[in-house]
Amino acid sequence: MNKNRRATPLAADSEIKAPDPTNPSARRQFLTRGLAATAVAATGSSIADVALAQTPPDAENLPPHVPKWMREQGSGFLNPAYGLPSAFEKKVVRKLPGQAAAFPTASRTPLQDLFGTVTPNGLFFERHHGGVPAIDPGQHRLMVHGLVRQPLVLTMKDLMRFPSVSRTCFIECSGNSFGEYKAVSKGTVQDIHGLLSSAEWTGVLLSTVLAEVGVNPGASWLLAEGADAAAMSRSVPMAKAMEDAMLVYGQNGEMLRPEQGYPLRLLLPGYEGNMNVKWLRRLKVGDAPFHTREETSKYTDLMSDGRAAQFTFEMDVKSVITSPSAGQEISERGFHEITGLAWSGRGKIKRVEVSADGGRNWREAQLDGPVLARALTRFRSPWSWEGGEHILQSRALDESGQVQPTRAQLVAERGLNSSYHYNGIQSWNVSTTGEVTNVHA
Ligand SMILES: Nc1nc2c(c(=O)[nH]1)N[C@H]1C(S)=C(S)[C@@H](COP(=O)(O)O)O[C@H]1N2
Ligand SMILES: [Mo]
Repeated sequence: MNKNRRATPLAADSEIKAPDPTNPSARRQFLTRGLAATAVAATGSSIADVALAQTPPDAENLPPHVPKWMREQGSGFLNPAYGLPSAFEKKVVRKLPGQAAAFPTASRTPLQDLFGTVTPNGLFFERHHGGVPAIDPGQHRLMVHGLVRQPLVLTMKDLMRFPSVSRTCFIECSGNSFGEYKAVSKGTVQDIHGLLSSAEWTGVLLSTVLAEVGVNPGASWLLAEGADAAAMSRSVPMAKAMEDAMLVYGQNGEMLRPEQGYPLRLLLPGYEGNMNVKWLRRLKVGDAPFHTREETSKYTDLMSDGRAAQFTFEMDVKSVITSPSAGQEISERGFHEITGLAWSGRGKIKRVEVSADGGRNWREAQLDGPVLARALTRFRSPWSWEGGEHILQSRALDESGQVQPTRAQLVAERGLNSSYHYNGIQSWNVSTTGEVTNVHA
């Protein structure tokens, strides 16, 4: 399968009607509808207000009055041992699949409710094949063996004595968005694309540990095995192990969450989620791939001619608009920021373009820096909605030259047998009433 899709020429700036943010008089226009915006807070229906509006405001708390929370002493320390989000943010949660399975296997990140590129640890998506093991780090061991000079059994203490590194990168399940191959998925951006999260990971480079055990000449693959009931096992090419693979114990500044592999996880930046083995207990060095269950019966890509591509490691370039997105409603005419996330397993995002007319015209979006390789990149584009029907799309280009394909291009190339590695352009339809829904354009 050709993973380097032909680069379609990227159009120059286009026709999306938007205030020019460099023009100071235009900038003031964001707020000229300020009074209307205040009214919206009362009905709670605009995009920004969806999460915020809880109860109709009490006039006594609005200007020019002094609100009641200023007229009394605040509470003591709310959660001094470990802080929690505001009680008004209860709707921002991970979500299990609609049909609750007897044993649910995945929860999804609320991409529509998050800012910037950080996924708070409690909202990181989860995918477990055998449940979450309860591992006492004092009893956890990592065995490194096979084609090595000195096999070792390492404790967590041993691992934490090695020189450490921190690196920000995303993890995406290769089954993310898979429903889009075959049908128009219902639900929100969380339901459709929420098997995607990001963290700053801390640990030791795998190359450091491999140098310690001494890899024999001819060694070209590693087997990584998890300590869960699924004994999740995958083969990893030695080149990736030496390039940037990490054994991580830290996630956004604290120890890994149990769901993310506490106390030790293999991190393969940019590779499909499944290969990032959680609860890592064993690394075996070999001279050929191990052909485990997860890389033969699962996580292969069945093509239209009936053959299956094996070892599809890197996640392809992809982007999605998180606001406005399905399930949201635009209630106010005028300025709205179109914003979303772009990422690629092959390196940095180079460019993101946004269309408000189903892909006829494209306009370059602004990227929030620093743009990091194999990490989420936030894009933004100013837009003005005047009550018309629109199809909003984003498409990303990465530094390897790969361009995000349309769904039609992706299906033409791969057929409909595949369910992994879906990276087609997402289309959100905005109706004349401001309702946003998923469509295939
Ligand atoms: N040991 C083990 N590692 C595992 C899994 C598992 O079930 N067991 N699931 C894999 C899959 S399919 C994905 S997508 C990612 C999910 O990582 P997360 O749960 O931290 O989001 O972990 C991978 N690593
Ligand atoms: Mo996955």
